[in-house]
Amino acid sequence: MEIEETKGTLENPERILEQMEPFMQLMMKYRCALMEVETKLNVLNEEFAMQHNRNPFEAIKSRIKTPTSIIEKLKRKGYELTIESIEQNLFDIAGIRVICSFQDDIYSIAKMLTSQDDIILLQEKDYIKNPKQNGYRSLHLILDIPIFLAKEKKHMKVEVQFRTIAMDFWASLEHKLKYKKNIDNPESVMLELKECADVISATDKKMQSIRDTIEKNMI
Ligand code: 0O2
Repeated sequence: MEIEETKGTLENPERILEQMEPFMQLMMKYRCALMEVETKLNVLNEEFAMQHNRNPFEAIKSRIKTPTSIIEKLKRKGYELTIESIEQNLFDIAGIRVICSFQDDIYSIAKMLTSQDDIILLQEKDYIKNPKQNGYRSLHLILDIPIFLAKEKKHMKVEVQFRTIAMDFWASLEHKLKYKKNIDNPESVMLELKECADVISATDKKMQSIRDTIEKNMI
């Protein structure tokens, strides 16, 4: 099914509705997949909190990519503008960001999640062990998860990004600064952002080691 960027929308409303239906269906399925993964994360959070006396997550945020950014991404990557192409080529339509307290919680929870027998880990990008050149750190997983509808079982892809509060603070500000135009000296700004990312990462490690010391000395 070809996605048309329809002009003169009021002249052919039936055509628009015809095209919208399969797209809306697909988005509904991505929303269901998000719910499945969120529930799994909440269950792990409950159990972890009980065992360790603290929550491993600071926050969980989820979003479905907007139609505009779906079309932009398909075009940018040279993919067909079809419903099938969205499913085959874009893995981040459904996205969840898990903000953790400490770096080692990221790996513990990611392992618990990907070990579940209905989840298939399709792709892993570890930007914590291998930070991007600009200093960006996060663990990105692409998961395949089944959803159960009235008449079908469907496998969906969900992107899960894990980061600490500190990494999230950096990524959020860097994202805002990226869109500032007409910067005088972009190289020096890049360098400073990278320095901030490195300081933040060192602080993350230090906080984790303080936590370890406290836990070791607890009676
Ligand atoms: P949004 O709205 O956050 O989803 P691609 O997705 O194809 O462009 P790739 O290699 O498939 O690239 O994706 P990758 O490297 O796994 O990262 C994609 C997402 O990670 C981005 O989504 C951001 O959310 C985040 N990200 C990656 N690099 C950076 C970075 O340098 N700075 C910040 N702040 N975030 C980053 P989108 O598509 O940008 O949008």
